[in-house]
Amino acid sequence: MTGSGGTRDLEEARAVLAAAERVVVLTGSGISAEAGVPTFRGAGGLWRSHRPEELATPEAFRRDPALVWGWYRWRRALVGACRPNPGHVALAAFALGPRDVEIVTQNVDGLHQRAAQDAAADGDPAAGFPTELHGSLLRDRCSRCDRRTDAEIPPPGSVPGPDDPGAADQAPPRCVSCDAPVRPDVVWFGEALDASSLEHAFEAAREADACLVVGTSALVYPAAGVPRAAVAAGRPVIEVNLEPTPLTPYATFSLQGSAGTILPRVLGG
Ligand code: BV8
Ligand code: ZN
Repeated sequence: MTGSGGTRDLEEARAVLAAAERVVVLTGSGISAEAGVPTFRGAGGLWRSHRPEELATPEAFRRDPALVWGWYRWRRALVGACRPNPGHVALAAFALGPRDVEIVTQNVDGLHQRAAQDAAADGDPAAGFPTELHGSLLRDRCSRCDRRTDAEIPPPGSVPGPDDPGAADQAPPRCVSCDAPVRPDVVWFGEALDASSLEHAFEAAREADACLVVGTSALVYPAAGVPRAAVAAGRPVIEVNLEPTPLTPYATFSLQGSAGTILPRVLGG
């Protein structure tokens, strides 16, 4: 039975989370929307004018490395100009609190880490750092030898988007060790996720007392399978989203609204 998302449901969901010792949290691009990072499938989404398979696949990178590299540079400049929003802040404070909170994210924008570092101030932010199932926009990886380096984050607005007229595609740099093209350290469609990260996420979902799912269309697998593991284990699932998703029928509470508004209230911030 899913709650309608009204105040009573929010209060009940808040009580479930307050009583939980172990909480697993799955986030998607919706949690970053209010920070200014476009979602993937929403209006004005990152992929609106480009089909995902056109850009976020190894085939696309092989076919047109400069177009794909230009898209990621544009996204890096975009994310570099963004700050964690109240949703990230409330979740970081919750994760740095007394409970065992495992944040599992599909996002590659690094905003959970920044929120945890801000919240921890001089303390240890590690408890607020997420498992990044789809990698990170902030790292590069060699397409041949896997050598990883921090990515260069271009100044805001300095990189034309793939749709901008006359966007000059820029060929990716070459690896200093083996001279192969460098790629963003993210998981593309058709690529396997890191097995240990994935197992860690599923184990956290099976062991948690409650599962919180924020800002994901619940369409991309295997990440979308994480809350399903919590459902299968009979754990309460609390979904925060602007609209229903394929997960909604399985959620104990479906709180309809924006992450930046709901998370501070449901996490007792
Ligand atoms: C794999 C990194 C196998 C790159 C990403 C058919 C059926 C089932 C599965 C498949 C299938 N065909 C293919 C597959 C597999 C495929 C898949 O699931 N495809 C889907 C589209 C059907 N999966 C894969 O390919 C995965 N790999 O399966 O490998 C394998 C095994 C062994 C060996 C070899 C291979 C890899 C998937 C990872 C792809 N990489 N990103 C990059 O970022 O460039 S996925 C991409 O989608 C992002 O990571 C994103 O996070 C993710 C999910 O999207 P969402 O985060 O949910 O974002 P979206 O826009 O969709 O939704 C936003 C939501 O937020 C909405 O619901 C909206 O209402 C809400 N919202 C908006 N604003 C707010 C809000 N909510 C709250 N507050 C707000 N303010
Ligand atoms: Zn290399």
